[in-house]
Amino acid sequence: MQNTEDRRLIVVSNRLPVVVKKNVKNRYELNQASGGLVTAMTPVLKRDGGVWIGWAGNYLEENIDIEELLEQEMENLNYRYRSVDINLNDHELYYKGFSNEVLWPLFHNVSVYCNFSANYYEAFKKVNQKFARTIMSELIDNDFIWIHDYHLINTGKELREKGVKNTIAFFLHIPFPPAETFNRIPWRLEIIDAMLSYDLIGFQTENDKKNFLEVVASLIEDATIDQKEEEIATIVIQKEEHKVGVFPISIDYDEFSDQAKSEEVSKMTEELKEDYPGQKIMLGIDRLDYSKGIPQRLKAYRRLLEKYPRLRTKVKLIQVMVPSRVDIIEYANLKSEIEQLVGEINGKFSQPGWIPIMYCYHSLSRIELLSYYRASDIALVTPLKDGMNLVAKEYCSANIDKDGVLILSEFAGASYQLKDDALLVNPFDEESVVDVIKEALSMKQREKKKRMGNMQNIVQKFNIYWWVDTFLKAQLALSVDNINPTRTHSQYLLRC
Ligand code: GDG
Repeated sequence: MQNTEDRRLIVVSNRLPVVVKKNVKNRYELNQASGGLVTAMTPVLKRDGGVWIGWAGNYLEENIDIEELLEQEMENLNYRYRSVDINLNDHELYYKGFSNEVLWPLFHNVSVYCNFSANYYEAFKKVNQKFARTIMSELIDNDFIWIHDYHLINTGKELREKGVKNTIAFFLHIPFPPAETFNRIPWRLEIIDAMLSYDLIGFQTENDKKNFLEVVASLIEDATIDQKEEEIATIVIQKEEHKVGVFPISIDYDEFSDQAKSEEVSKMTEELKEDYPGQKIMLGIDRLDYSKGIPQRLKAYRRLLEKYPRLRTKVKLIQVMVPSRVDIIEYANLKSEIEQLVGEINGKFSQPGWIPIMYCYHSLSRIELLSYYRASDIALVTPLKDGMNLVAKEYCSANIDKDGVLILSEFAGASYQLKDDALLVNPFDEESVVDVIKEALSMKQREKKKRMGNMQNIVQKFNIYWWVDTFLKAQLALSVDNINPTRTHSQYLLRC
């Protein structure tokens, strides 16, 4: 893995990898958070040291001494955690409001769900300023600052306005929309200007990069863009350079695969299969989110059972849905819609000894998750739009017997890397999804092995360490001129 040479790494994300929680004795403690970012950044910080800055949860109102809790947590670490003090009200408006009711739907191309409230935008700016101030209180001369995801788009600009000259990079975990969609946001000039405060901007796919460059070309008067597909692009504005690259995020393949081979997972996999004798298991695992295409998937399954009555009792759909953002009205409505569909399908097709859908509305432990992956004959990863989708990659890594088939939406970032061996579908086209499920159900063992083996090779090669390494190399390669000691980022000339 490439290191950051003599530069200290500062990782910034909405949440820290440790979060304040009340334990059974009603005392506060820090719990370890999980997820792709934690998996990606922890080994780098362990190796090189550095600082991780983010929100540690709601501690201000509860009068908790967060510093003390963090100190205990950091005792045996060679890197530091630093929490950003944000009160619950501001966090709600910035996180639930601007991040998840404006940027999330807009960037996933469903702008009808956007709530363009000026209050949200004000809170977004205020919280991003707090992040910037916290970063500055930690900063030393040569630090490299790596900011993650849409919640913190403005943080770089806040740092530049306060005179920070360090190299600052940004990675967007979600898609970047086409210009026609992006331009609907009332603060489009401010948002694009904020993204151009970074020296390096990373996206998941070539398409996201292309969309971003088109928006820049249309909104910034004097931007010159030098781009070639599959290479880092350069935007020059008023002699300042910004690099734009594609870095598809991944997983720790070996860790997933080794754990999937463990005795515990093997035993649970067998038990799961025994629960559904003579049935092909199809699996959907998603956070509750309208971008994941869960109702569309259920409707395709309903159609499959209507069109091919002989498949009844021979297939089983396991749909796991992890609760998320239920205090946002669209998410609450979506949950009702999904549960109604599950009830309707189970009501219509169930027979003694067979229920078409096993539905879980809770999250699984890692062991359970891996066992579900291993036991499934088909993974249905059919989002309407997704930055990458790690479930697709995790399914491959856990498919020890190479007998699973991945049905993957062409609108998931993962499809760019896995398109040759996954069965690609357009999740909006119900009939074609039905046909592809039928194809997967009758696929020959040899073909399954070949396709799965190819996908495993790709995910293993381009794993999470490759991702971090490639990103860090790209920032090290920023030209010396680009690390501009006079950099101020006064607003660029924007087209109206
Ligand atoms: C964003 C972007 C991008 C799910 N259910 C359980 C569980 N999970 C874990 C999976 C996977 C993660 O959650 C979901 O990751 P995704 O990539 O699918 O989706 P988002 O949460 O929307 O993440 C996305 C990602 O950022 C990274 O850049 O790929 O496009 O939207 O790791 O395993 N984990 C456990 N139990 C569950 O029930 N333990």
